[in-house]
Amino acid sequence: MQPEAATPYGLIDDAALVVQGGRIAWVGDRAALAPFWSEQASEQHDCGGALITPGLIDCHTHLVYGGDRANEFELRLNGASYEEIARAGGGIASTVQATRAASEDDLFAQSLPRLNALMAEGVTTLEIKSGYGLSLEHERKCLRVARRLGAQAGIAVRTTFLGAHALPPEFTGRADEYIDAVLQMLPALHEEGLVDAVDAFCERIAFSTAQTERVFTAAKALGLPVKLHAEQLSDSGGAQLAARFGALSCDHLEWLGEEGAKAMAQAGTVAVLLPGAFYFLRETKLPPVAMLREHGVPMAISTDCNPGSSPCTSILLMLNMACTLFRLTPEEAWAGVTRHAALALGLADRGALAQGMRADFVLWDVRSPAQLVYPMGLNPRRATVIDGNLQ
Ligand code: DI6
Ligand code: FE
Repeated sequence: MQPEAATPYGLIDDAALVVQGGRIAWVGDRAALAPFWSEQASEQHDCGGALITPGLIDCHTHLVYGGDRANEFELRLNGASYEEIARAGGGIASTVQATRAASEDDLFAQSLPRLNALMAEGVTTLEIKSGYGLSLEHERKCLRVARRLGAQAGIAVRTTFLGAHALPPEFTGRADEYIDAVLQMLPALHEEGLVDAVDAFCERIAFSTAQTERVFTAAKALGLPVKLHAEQLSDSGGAQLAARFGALSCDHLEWLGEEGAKAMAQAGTVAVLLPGAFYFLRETKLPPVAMLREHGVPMAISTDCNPGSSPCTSILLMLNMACTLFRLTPEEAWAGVTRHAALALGLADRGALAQGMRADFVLWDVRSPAQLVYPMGLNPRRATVIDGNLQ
């Protein structure tokens, strides 16, 4: 698949792909391949009719956390309300507790199976947010685990500092003071090379736009790009705020209004849609996909892998749900896990099979991209290449 080609998905029927030094050196019609590429190639592979796509990019995950919330899920289905569970120490607070209690090695071991599940479906780059530590020590631990996961699995991991995710119990009733603490964590973690971007949860149950603005101002002062969990449960104006800061992405967006969409379009901010959270929370308000299309806002799709609202480790299922639940076309969904997901991470060197791009790609035992969007549960991946290396 190639970007901006005349055919749907930029598909080439009988293609050749040349990899050199971890980059795509040439891609196109096999008939047009210059002979010297074959003559000087150290290895040649006949892919036997496989479909080759760019490596998939999961641009919004909270994959590093301790414990799980299966118990809470069960309690809720037996009639307990979210508030009752929260009062009994459940909800986000229980994940924060389990994450803080875990050692770095323990957290690594708990998170690795989730990473493996994503990679088994062809993910070659993923973003991992902190946000279940909520103190310098524990946020650092989460970000270090994220970096270690990437190094050990040989996958590109982008880390995002989400200190402003929830109010930790020791700051109950003192949200502004907690933001002061977040503003002290950020430069320390950045100095340790643990932060690629900064995110916040801007919502009436989390942090206000004024508090979010303080976090963004600090991020910008350090030269770090920002992203925002915005308009998930209400239209709080987060998208406009994020756009003012040139945010890479605004994520969730079920309640996004037209002003927010316009602001995002102008700022080049990507809309990251999260069908797993919509499904798992049994939401009924759909993100305004037609409006995003109309204003030309690029749409990305991601798992939102987290224990509370989207315990999902299947990017292929998200491709399917982006179409069934959000009515994206399969072609839009594919752009959502490839080139638009790359944009949402500020990465210009991946997300498409084109000359000069990183050699991240997947071979699938199917004939067409729609055959990967349509099933629920089938995984016809044959092989993955990351940075030119066969996994
Ligand atoms: N959006 C969500 O839906 C959650 N976090 C966020 O930023 C939920 C996280 C959790 O419940 O653990
Ligand atoms: Fe999230």
